[in-house]
Amino acid sequence: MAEGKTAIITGITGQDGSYLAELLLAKGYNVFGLVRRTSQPTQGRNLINHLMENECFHLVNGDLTDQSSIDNAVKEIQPDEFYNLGAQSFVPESWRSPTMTADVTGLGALRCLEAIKLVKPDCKFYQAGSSEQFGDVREIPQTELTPFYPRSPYGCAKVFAYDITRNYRESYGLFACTGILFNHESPRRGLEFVTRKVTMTVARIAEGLDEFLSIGNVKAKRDWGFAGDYVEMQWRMLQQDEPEDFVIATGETNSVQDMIGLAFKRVGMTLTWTGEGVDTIASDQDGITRVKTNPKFFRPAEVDLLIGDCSLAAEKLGWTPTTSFEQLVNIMVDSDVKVVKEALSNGQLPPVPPA
Ligand code: NAP
Ligand code: F7E
Repeated sequence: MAEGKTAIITGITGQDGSYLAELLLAKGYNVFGLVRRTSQPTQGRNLINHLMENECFHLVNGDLTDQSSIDNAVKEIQPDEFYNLGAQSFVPESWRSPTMTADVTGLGALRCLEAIKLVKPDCKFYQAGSSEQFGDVREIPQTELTPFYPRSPYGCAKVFAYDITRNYRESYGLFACTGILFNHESPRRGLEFVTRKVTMTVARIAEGLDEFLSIGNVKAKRDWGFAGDYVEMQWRMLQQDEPEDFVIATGETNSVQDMIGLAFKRVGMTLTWTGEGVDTIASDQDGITRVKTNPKFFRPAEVDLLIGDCSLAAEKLGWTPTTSFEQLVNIMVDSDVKVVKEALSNGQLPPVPPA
């Protein structure tokens, strides 16, 4: 064990969990990651394999749907800080599995707060909030004061988690806060999310494995940033003197169509778009259709436009995004081209985004 602080991270096997663990270890923390038991030992998407030899990095079994496992982890570890990043985080899945999403993503936060309240009330708590809480946005851009209007069971679960975090802060004096984070991406993003689905498919097309990208609503607009920057803000929120909720965003919005155009541009293809709605397609400079719309990727209720106002975080946390939107897309495309090439040269099948 290092002499520094001790932190628990739920969602350690996910995109943010892996970046946050790296950050805290570099700051001298002892990091305990909560992992779900599976029938076969696994480190999930292999994002934390490189940390397993670090003597300050530990995994502990637990599940956000199981109060005892969270209580036991807090009792045994006695953390100074607790980052609740675990969630069923894929929005379309939240319509297919709404009660599971409410249980993990909503009640999971309450279970963490209960454990802290009863066992270690001086432990600081970070809740991973989401711009999906704004949903059908009530104002543009969205700030910490913008009312919520979630559009999915996932968004509703995150609103509950936000409310209960504030309530435990006000009721019990816990240092508990929510970061309302807008979309953040990286080469570690799950393959089902739109940016990574696009960059992996573009890489496969560039290597001649696929012919076109099958996509949903390309008109939706998001405020996309780089995940590595965002976990630094999670940590900074817990270093404040007083707990406070913050919006973390870039302040720039782009459409899914813009994102796809940049990704194809990175591999030397220029797209021309035609059609509207489910008839939207895009062809490359040689007239080959490279993007087709599939209605199955449309959602029962869409979040059309997100753009955050991060002035409060800029003022109090010193927040400035380091990576532009185009840089982010280029980083992700280059990484996926490398992944595909390496797999092919090793005689392996490259990853395929879920259909
Ligand atoms: P992610 O890659 O989907 O990771 C989710 C993590 O939650 C995984 O480690 C997963 O473990 C874990 N998990 C799922 N169900 C669990 C359960 N029942 N008990 C314990 N752990 C469970 O998500 P992310 O992109 O890193 O996002 C981190 C957090 O920020 C999430 O809460 C997400 O909702 C929120 N958020 C993300 C964004 C974004 O743009 N990335 C924006 C705003 C908010 P397995 O490996 O076992 O599945
Ligand atoms: O979709 C559209 C889709 O799944 C973005 C999660 O991390 O960020 C994420 O939620 C947009 C939507 O992310 C496809 O309709 C079009 O408008 O990448 P996404 P999300 O739903 O914004 C928030 C902040 C979170 O908190 C969540 O946990 O892209 N879209 N065609 C598509 N989306 C997907 N996934 N696949 C498509 O084929």
